Amino acid sequence: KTQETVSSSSGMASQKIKVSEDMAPGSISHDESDIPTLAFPSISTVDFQFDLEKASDVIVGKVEEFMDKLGNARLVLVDLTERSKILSLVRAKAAEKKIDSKRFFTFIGDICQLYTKGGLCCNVIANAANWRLKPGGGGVNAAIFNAGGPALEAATKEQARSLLPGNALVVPLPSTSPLYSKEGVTHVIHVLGPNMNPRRPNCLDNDYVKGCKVLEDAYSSLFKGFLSIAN
Ligand code: AR6
Repeated sequence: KTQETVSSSSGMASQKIKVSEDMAPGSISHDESDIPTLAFPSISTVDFQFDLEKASDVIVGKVEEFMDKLGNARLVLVDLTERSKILSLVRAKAAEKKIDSKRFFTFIGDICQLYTKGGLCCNVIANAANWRLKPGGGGVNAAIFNAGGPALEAATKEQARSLLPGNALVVPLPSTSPLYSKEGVTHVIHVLGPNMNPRRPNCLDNDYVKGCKVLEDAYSSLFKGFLSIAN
């Protein structure tokens, strides 16, 4: 069947979505929704105050490392606005390293509404969590627990009560969660990154040797967790 390509409504010109001729405008073909896709926020770079240049090096380095393990799966770095500095840095560094932009790209939007608002199908989303795996606290953690509802909270508690820095926890989402029913998200992966904010637990006091190692471990655990459910 012939297919045309249209730009997504997210404002990211580089991201294209396949639409069949006989589909309603704006709807997405099965090809698109069948591709295992992990959407993830930049771990530790806002509330946890991790340096953006260093974080972007870690993200691009880890993506590069996992590229040949991905098969047809995709990784998408998400942030809320087009002014996002971390997205610009990562885009530039990924282009420099000639990373396949079909397998890894950036996307602007709320990670909780990627399908309904952005037309992007992501079956897995990552959360920049806190060590107690608790809702609230602001940032992407509050947004994801809000959108996931009590079903996400209960499913998370079933898996674990806490997380150590550098680790990720894969949580299968019950179909009663609105994130599942509306957005098509089947799993949330909670990730705990390194913290450089003195007002938060386990502050690393600007020790970026340790910090970069913990951030690398965090992305490794995240991508391994994703691959364990994608393939
Ligand atoms: N959709 C997409 N990206 C988002 C969204 C959203 N709805 N909300 C925020 N971001 P942060 P951290 C981006 O501060 O630095 C929490 O309170 C944001 O612009 O959420 O790892 C937890 O409970 C940034 O690029 O996480 C922890 O205590 C990225 O998500 C602590 O903050 C991460 O920013 C974790 O801090």
